[in-house]
Amino acid sequence: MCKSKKRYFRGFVNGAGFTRYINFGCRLWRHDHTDGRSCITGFTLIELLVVISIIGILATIILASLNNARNSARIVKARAEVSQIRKAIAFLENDANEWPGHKTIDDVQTGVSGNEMWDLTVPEAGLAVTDGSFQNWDGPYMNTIPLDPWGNPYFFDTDYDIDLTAGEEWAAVVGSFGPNGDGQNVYDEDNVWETLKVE
Ligand SMILES: [Ca+2]
Ligand SMILES: [Ca+2]
Ligand SMILES: [Ca+2]
Repeated sequence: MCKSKKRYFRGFVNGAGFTRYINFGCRLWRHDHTDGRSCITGFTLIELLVVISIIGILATIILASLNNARNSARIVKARAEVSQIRKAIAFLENDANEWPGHKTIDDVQTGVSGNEMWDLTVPEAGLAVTDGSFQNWDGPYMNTIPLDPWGNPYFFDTDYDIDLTAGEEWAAVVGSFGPNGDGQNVYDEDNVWETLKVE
């Protein structure tokens, strides 16, 4: 235990100057031979536990909000990149009259398998590179196709169920599997996508 620091407080009351000591938060006093009494400072165990709990709660809140902010920023980035890829597909469509994977333009499938591209960096996608089979290909329509902000490839699906309820509404979309990384024909809520054509 140590002596508390005494702090001087100077002020004026009705024009008369005064000086006095203020001891902040002193709970225990002891007498000593220098100035009569001094403050014994320190915290009780309960006080320390309360302070530690409050710090813990604050840290949890701050970490959670940082995490939310980071995820929101990633979703914004994914939307921007999906939009960019969609525009690239429109340029490919304009030149080659085909969609990535040599899919027929505007041909929305209805729940059959095998019409998806899970990786748009491949030559058959015709966006950054071509497999040589796209007529009038005049790309690259994007220099590189990035991974989404969660490290997964963007996809192109011509039978994507855009109805998030139990019902079905098929569309051709370009998208990201979203934060949970699931999405190969899962059509879950956290996916980020843009529609090229609805059935
Ligand atoms: Ca599909
Ligand atoms: Ca559905
Ligand atoms: Ca997902």
